Amino acid sequence: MSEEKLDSLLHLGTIIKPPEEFVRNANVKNYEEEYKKFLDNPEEFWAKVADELFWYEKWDKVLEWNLPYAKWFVNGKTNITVNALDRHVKNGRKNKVAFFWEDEFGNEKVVTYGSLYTLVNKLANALKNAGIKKGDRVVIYMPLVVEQVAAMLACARIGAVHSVVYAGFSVPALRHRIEDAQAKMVITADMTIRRGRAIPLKQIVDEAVRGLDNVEKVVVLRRLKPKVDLIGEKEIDFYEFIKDADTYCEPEVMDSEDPLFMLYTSGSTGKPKGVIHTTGGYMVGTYYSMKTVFDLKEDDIYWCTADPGWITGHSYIVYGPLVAGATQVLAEGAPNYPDFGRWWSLIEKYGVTIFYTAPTAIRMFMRAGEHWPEKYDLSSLRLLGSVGEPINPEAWMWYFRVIGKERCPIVDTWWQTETGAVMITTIDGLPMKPGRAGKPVPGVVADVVDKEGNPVEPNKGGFLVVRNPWPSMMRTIHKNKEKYESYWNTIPGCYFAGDVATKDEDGYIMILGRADDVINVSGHRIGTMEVESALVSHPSVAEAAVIGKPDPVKGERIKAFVILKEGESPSEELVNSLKKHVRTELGALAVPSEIEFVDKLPKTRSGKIMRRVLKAKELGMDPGDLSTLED
Ligand code: 6R9
Repeated sequence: MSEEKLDSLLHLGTIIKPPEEFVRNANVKNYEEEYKKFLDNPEEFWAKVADELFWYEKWDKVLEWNLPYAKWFVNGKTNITVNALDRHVKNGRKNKVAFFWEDEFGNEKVVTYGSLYTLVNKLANALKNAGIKKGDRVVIYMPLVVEQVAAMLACARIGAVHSVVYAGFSVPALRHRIEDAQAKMVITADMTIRRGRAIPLKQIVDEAVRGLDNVEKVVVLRRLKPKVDLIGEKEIDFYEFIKDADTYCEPEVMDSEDPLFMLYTSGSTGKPKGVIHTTGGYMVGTYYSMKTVFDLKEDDIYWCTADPGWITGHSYIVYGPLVAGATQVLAEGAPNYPDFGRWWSLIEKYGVTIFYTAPTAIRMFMRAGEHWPEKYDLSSLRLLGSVGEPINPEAWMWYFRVIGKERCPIVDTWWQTETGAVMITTIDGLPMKPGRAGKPVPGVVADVVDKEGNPVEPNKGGFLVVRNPWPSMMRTIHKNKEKYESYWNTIPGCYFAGDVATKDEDGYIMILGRADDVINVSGHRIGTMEVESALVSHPSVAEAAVIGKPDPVKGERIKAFVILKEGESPSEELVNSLKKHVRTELGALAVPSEIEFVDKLPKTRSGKIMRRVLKAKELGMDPGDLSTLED
């Protein structure tokens, strides 16, 4: 057994008590008590949370549940931006900092709730003036700048449904999302910054919208000097666009169940699916977790290192923290540029108290060495978070010791694009077990079960499910009801998350990975079929199969098996050409790190590629039942 593996097993038995001082001051001090409050009366529990927020009209009923369709805060009327902005501006937080933003060059911007409010209102009016109405879709393809957050909020202000596309996606991936959503507008920027370089974005948009009649306007945030050219009638400069707009935009009165946004995520099919979230429940769910899971208080400086292009950014940069009135750090660029001290220097500089990041980043810093964080004063930190993939016990211990100085609890938060908010973690005084995410947060009934939905024995592997509806759950999949329903009918009566997990005697859940054909590379979901279809669209490729292989930093990396067309022969050049092709089709995240040319792929008699056989062979494991293998 490798030393690393041994270390991992040893740490799995570790139990760490949360620091007493933390528990004494926590917003919720006792998990069991809070959870019991929920179990005793779920509707009352959620109504109390919702009551802390502003509603034009209160709901008639907390929940209407017709499995698998839920309505939360039925007939309640609100607008999430009134809770994220107006409420604070009117209640003494006008000059409170919403964002400390900076890029890799040290350019800084301090944005108060008051100035964010004005920016959002102006942009909302500009959208209206351009003919965007409630229910229209707007695609946002922007770097990590305050204008990106403002664009999301401006849509929400007028009831337009935003679909944010991470600025690392390439032309066809962006085009698919614009077309599938029939977006009327795209908001973008000239470039994003990564490792000291400007990476162009607008060219990608220009190509992606070519010939798409649904797109009426492209709004471009121009950061470079001299300014990039705008082409044609459709394109307009961001600040030109909002220049003459009024500074107040009456918020659209939104029904609790009106859609707030859609966000595409990868599954086991060739095309990503548009997950739809609605207004009231999502608002209440993300707000509640901000206060409990992240223990947010008035004076905290909170930093979530995600990008709004992912669900983590939607829920824990934009909606949750702003509704809760947080002060945040927002940093554009790479975590290790100009050096491995960047993040730690920002924690020192801004006095960050709550820090939320991904295991892949922690492992990268672990490799770079403790001397990097040691150069900086990290004593402001009081709580650490992790998300996106399982955090291995060694990385957990390193994070706890080197970054948190054994003073800060770690919340390893399990959740998904589909769940909208954190579902499983270790909160409110619960002892921590490195490597195990923990217990369902109050409001969630989670379990590990077999195919029929029966709980498996402690420490046995099974499927992770949720047994009840919760406010921030997705409401449907865009234009794909069947897909939505499949989440709730794969295992009878339960929400099937697509993950495999175990649960120990104390009810702590450990997530082992995906049960489906989704690869988790650096915390990002990538569908095997998406990569395979990108590969087979290359002129030299006849067939392709893709698997995930364990990677010490990224969690998993992509390996592709490729059958070439007649007359083509393997070469280094061809490998590079295939990688480039995938980058162009999908984006850098999806590029395989390994490509192997083969003559044959294992298939079922019905012609489906058996990826698990490839994977088992690759990892030297038992391939399991081979009775359906063709030959
Ligand atoms: C929030 C987010 C969801 C998938 C999920 C699971 C994996 C997320 C995790 C975790 C173990 C954690 N995942 N958090 N696995 N421990 N704390 O990441 O959403 O991009 O939709 O990914 O990520 O496999 O099913 P999303």
